[in-house]
Amino acid sequence: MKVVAVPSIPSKIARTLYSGADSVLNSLLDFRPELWGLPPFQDWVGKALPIEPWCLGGPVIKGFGRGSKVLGIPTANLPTAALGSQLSQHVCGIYLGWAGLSNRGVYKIVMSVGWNPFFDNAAKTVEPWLLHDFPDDFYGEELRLIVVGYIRPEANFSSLELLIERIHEDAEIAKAALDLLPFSSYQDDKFLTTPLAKQ
Ligand code: ADP
Ligand code: RBF
Ligand code: MG
Repeated sequence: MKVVAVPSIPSKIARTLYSGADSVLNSLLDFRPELWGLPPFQDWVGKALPIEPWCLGGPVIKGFGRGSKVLGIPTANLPTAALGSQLSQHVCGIYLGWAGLSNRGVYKIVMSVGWNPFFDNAAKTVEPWLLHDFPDDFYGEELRLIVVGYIRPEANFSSLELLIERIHEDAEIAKAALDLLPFSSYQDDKFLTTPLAKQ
């Protein structure tokens, strides 16, 4: 019998505890039956897996000051304290979805959720990259996100260049998948554009 472990405890500890398993996964989202001689799941759309949509929002705040400067990839950070248990309920990984910015419009996003192993952050954050060129920044503006699909687990990389290359691949996957159903339908969701008071 083959054993795939999906521990509910932090992966650093789990790796040693489950060394007897044939594979240790971060979540069941990463299970690929075809690697074990089983028929593949049929629910992937493009290179992304539809998930129960996750709505979150808040004012854009300062992040680690790294996105644009170190990676050339800006990520609009949200205050995580206000998200409460939402954040702990979601599996770390790379996701795709839609963003609404008050007074600007609706945009495709690719987003990292987690501890960013490459930088070994002390906090779990959400880091959406809006796939659009903005002429200026938008700190303080209300940002709404609907996260609709999963792409891959968070990973570590042996160099910054490899991390950047992978994030650009994620962006291409997100751009293509978000044109397909069911992902495309969420761009019209009222949550993205409804002012706070009217919700
Ligand atoms: P920080 O560490 O403060 O989050 P970043 O270098 O990650 O700084 O840049 C993010 C900021 O850049 C956002 O808060 C936003 O104001 C601005 N910005 C400009 N273009 C984009 C974009 N395409 N996606 C996300 N943020 C963007
Ligand atoms: N950081 C990691 O350490 N590992 C990753 O696999 C990873 N993937 C990312 C994917 C996307 C689409 C984005 C936008 C960011 C990703 N990052 C990852 C996070 C990146 O390290 C983060 O945006 C910077 O640390 C800026 O705060
Ligand atoms: Mg950022």
